[in-house]
Amino acid sequence: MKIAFVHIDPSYEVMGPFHLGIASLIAYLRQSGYECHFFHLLGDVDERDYIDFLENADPDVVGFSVMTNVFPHVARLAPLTKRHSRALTVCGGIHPTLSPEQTIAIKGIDAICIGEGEEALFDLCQRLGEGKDISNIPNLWVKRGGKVHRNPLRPLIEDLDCLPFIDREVFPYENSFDLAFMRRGVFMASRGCPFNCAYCCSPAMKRLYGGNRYLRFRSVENLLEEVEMTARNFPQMEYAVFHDDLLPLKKQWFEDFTRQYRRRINLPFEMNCHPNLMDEEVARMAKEAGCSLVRFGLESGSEHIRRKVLDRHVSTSRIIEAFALCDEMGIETLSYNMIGLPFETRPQMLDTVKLNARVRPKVMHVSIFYPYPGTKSYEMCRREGFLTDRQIDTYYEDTVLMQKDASPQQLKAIRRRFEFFVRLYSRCYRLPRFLAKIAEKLVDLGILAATSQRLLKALNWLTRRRAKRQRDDAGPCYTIEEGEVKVFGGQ
Ligand code: B12
Repeated sequence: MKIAFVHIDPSYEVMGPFHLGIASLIAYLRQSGYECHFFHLLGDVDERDYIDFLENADPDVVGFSVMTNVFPHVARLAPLTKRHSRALTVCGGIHPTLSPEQTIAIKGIDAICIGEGEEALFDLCQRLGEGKDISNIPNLWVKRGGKVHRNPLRPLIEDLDCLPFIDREVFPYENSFDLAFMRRGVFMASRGCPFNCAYCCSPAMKRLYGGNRYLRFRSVENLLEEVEMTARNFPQMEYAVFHDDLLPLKKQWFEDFTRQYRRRINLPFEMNCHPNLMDEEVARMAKEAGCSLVRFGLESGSEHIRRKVLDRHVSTSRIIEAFALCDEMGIETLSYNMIGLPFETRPQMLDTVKLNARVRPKVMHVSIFYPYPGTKSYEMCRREGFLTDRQIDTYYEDTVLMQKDASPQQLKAIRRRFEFFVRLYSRCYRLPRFLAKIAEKLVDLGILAATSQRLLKALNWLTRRRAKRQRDDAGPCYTIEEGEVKVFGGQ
């Protein structure tokens, strides 16, 4: 029985990030002797390469791991997979889990996995190998005989220590963006998050499992054994990144982890943290253990937007304190920020810019809000009529919403100049308080004027006119389109 996993990463050209979910599935299947293959479709998703991979691997099962941003690509590749292989195709990951009907409806997809895939995929491979009925496997929805068999969810994997360490061979970790380019080890100690932020998928996952204990942590021993083994196997690993939503969530666990990590690993590490969780003790333990960077979800500088739109109940003073604590400890920080949020006005976007100017993170991660299916924010956008059918590969450059408070052009203009605007306000805040206030107001007016719809429209018109004049001045040019010579430009 051969299983081929396919991961699509349109936003990466040469090497893509390591996928912990797929690596966990591969490890789980390989420990039972199943042969696994992996194909990373990067950049423009060249179908020819993919067909060659299918024909060489000749798999029994093809598994796609699907985030919403790559769903359109899977919808294109699924029928192609059926044309060029005899494999059963199955989709898993966050998108099929939160949009199962849309995903099972894809032509060329035989089954989808909702939630955790280790046990479900193992059962599928076993049944296929024994020629048994596959239509009643918990967590799987299976198309059989013109019918969709929607099976119930199985319980979550209670003890994550029972899972084998994720596989770093079949998914070529050595050539991944994380190790080959960033020289970092990626790990996860837990699954789940107790917070209920409206834009995140986590609350929807918790709702899916009802009262089941969704948040689970591995034991410190189990985690550090994996980190030690990875550092041994990949000596080029210079630091570790824990992708957990919130590594310091459980203080006792974190105390145990930090104490042992320093002694046994002694490499810098990075982690995510919620500002409400950062206090002197956590900052000190992290620093002493070698934490070099903490990533905070700042998200919006407007307290109203955070509380009323994002269900993110953290005060501005608490955010400032969390960053300051890291500064005092000499730990660098990264802020996650979003603009183009539902009902967000440009002055509120400037609140996000200003808060970054106050907390001075080393890195600012700025994305344009994307309404992920299954989230409360998605429902809000659907209800308010903000949704459009636009599709984008990455939420760094464009929006899929149409709102009256800020147009896509204005959003892109603010996104493009976000870091520059932060520097402008940082300069203001270095002035004596009285002058700083005046300077801040002047910068507010300047930015709001520079990103006004009228001015952006005028700038757009000028840019288009200049481009046309350059084309005309360049004289006639020729292209060969569908075998025909086309002439354009020139007088
Ligand atoms: C680590 C992580 C990353 C890492 C690594 C990417 C990766 N996927 O591993 C990095 C930093 C690169 C990343 C980037 C992005 N991320 Co991210 N990321 C996460 C995070 C924090 C953990 C995911 C994880 O590893 N979970 C643990 C593993 C074990 O679980 P899993 O991946 O879900 O896999 C299990 C099941 O889903 C299932 N399964 C998964 N695939 C398959 C396939 C088959 C065939 C089967 C049967 C089962 C199956 O079985 C697995 C094992 O149980 C999640 C938040 C979260 N807590 O889940 C966000 C999350 C997945 N990311 C998200 C997003 C949006 C992104 C970006 C698109 C952001 C951007 N625009 O750039 C990029 C996309 C880059 C890309 N590669 O496509 C969203 C996805 C929302 C959505 N509906 O698509 C999430 C859910 C965050 C959120 N809060 O909403 N991310």
